[in-house]
Parts: sequence; structure tokens; C-alpha cells
Amino acid sequence: MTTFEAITAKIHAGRRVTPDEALFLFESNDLLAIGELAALINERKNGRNVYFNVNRHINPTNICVNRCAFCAFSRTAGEDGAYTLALDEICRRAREAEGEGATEVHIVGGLHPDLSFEFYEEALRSIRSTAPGLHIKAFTAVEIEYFSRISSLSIEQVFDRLISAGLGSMPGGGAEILGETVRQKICPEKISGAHWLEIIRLAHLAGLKTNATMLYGHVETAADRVEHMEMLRTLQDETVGFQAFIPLAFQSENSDLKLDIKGTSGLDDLKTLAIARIFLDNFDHIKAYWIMLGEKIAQVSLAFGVNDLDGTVVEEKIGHDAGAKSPQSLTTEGIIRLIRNAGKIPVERNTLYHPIRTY
Ligand code: V47
Ligand code: SF4
Repeated sequence: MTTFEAITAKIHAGRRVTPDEALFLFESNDLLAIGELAALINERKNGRNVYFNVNRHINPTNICVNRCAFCAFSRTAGEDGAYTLALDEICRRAREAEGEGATEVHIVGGLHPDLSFEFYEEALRSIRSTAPGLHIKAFTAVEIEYFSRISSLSIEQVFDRLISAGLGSMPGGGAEILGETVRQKICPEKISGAHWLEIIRLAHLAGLKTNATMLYGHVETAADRVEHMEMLRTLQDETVGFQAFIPLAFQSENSDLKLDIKGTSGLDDLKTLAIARIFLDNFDHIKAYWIMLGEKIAQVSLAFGVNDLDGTVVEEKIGHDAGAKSPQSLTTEGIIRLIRNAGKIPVERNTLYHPIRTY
């Protein structure tokens, strides 16, 4: 029989927790005890260091042929609020970010019906030449699969071409909940969970580091979350290509998902982050994305196993179009203060987690 004592003993011995044990933790309301276990694991891996990076998000277009039910960011071409940035504007934002001390641009967008694969290659090339100091973290597995379809190139060829154009790594979006039953309810047009995992596997084989996200707080059950994390843990055993795991708290405004609940609770946010830290023993970093969580829960999560607060972001659209109440951007000083006030050591990192400066 699963008990808290047995799980605690396992963690103290550095042993891996099973899916049933993770589910047991989700069913427990002893948040502080779960947090303590997560904090212990994090302390072993990262000491008191908490990472952040100075970055800027650029979303080239919100026009998307998928129109996932949970997504308030996307539009159909011609609809009110639909936009596509010109190459010049994408480059201007990247140059501005570099000028303001950013080391990374994070680029994701909708699946545009008319833009060609060459547009995206050109965007990467132009950023690389105008802002050579920036690491380009771009495109979810969902976009990569779309590029392969619109260009008639294989996934491997798409990666080769994008890496030649300047792609440095990939963010972890598009994972949502990998299990098919939930996926059919929240994003039936999107590639399957198995396909997402396969594309990420190919990214890792091509030498790209990626992250992995999990969109939670909608129709999924705790068992769906555990299954999602188990799929990631299994792939990570094989490739060691994941850097951070990022649970994304669902923002419910303007979404087509008609739910009784309005967003996640603070308790659920902290429990989910802590259980992720406990379960994903082969991930180095658990990131609290303050945009979706709010600054206060993100700060408290530093005592619940989290060791990364993402970045300064500058202009965030995906969460804010869905009603996120956090600011659009944090200053470097703001993030440093937030980490210090939690009793931790702020470390500015680059995208690949090399420390740039310890404060
Ligand atoms: O895939 C869409 C999510 C993701 C909503 O890898 C929503 O460093 C909450 O992946 N409520 C894109 N979430 C963002 C993303 C990300 C963000 C920050 C850092 C990294 C990283 C990756 O946003 C989508 C989807 O899962 N999303 N709509 C919503 N209403
Ligand atoms: Fe398109 Fe991504 Fe939004 Fe789905 S989540 S509608 S794929 S932009």
C-alpha cells in the first residue's frame, strides 16, 4: 500500500517515485509535506540558486489554422485582432531586446495558412545578423510539424534548415496534456501527444535542447497529469534533451472551453509544481512561469521545489489574451528582488543554463 512514509523514505534514498505514488501525492492535501520533499530534491540538485534569464517574447502571428479550444490568443485570418508582424518588425524587436541586455528571444506563433517555411528561415537569419548576441529559442513541436507539411520536407530536414538559419533551442509549448482523450476535448486539430513526443525526440537527436510544458487546470484529471509527466520522464531517460519542465496554469478568459471553474487555485499550482519536482527526477529544472501564476505564487513556489522563474518576457500575449492578471514584463531588478526576498540566490542564466551573473 502506498503511504506518505514510504514515499518519503524513497526520496531520502534518492529513488524514483512511481506514477501511483505521484497520484497518491495529488490526492493528498498535505501541501507542506509535499513541498518539503520537493524542496529537498531541489536543494540537492540546485542548492539555493534560482535561475532567471533576460529575454523577450516575439509572437510573429496570431493567425492559426488550429484554433484550439483553450487558446484565446489565436485568430482566423481576417478576424478582428488578427495580426502578422513583418520581418522588419520582428528584427526591430530582437535588436531592441539585445540593446536592453537580453540574451534570448523566445519566438512562437500561430500556424499561418499563407506564410511559407522560407519566411521563418528568413526571420531567423535576419535576427542572427542584426542581433548576433541573442540565442534564438523558437517554435514548438506543433509548428515544426506544420513547417514540414507546408514545405514537404521531412522533420529532420526542417531541423537541419532551421539550425543552419540560427535556431538554438526550442521552447516546450504545444504539449498541453499528451493523453489523447483530453487532447481530443481541448485541441482536436493539434498533432497527437505521441507525435509531439516523436518530434521532440527528433529535436533532441538533432542536438537541440527543448523544454516541456503541461497545460493544467481545465478538463484533465490528476491521472492525466501523472501520465503526461511519465511520458516526458520516459523520453528524457532516452534523450536527456529536456532542460526545464513548465506547468502552465490555464487562464480561462476568452476561451472556448466552457468550464465551471475559473482558473487554478494557488494550492493546486504549488502542489503541481512540487509533484513535478518529485516525479521528474531526470529533469534538472522546474520553472514557475510567473506570467500564468502571478508573481506571488511564483515567489512562494521557490519553497516548493522550483528553481527557475523564466525571464523578463517584455511583451506577453498568449496568457494575457486569456485574462492573465500578471504584468506584461518584469524588470531584471524586479526578478532579483523577488528571488532574494524568498531567501534564495538569483542567478542570471543563458538559455542553456550557463550562469551569466550571480547576484
Ligand atoms: O502551448 C495557450 C499555452 C503555450 C493558454 O519553454 C495557455 O521556456 C494558459 O509554451 N492559459 C505557449 N496557457 C507558451 C509556452 C511557454 C511559455 C513560457 C516559457 C516556455 C519555455 C514555453 O501556452 C501553449 C499553450 O500550452 N496556452 N493558451 C491559456 N489560455
Ligand atoms: Fe494555434 Fe497554438 Fe493557439 Fe493552438 S495553442 S490555436 S496551435 S496558437
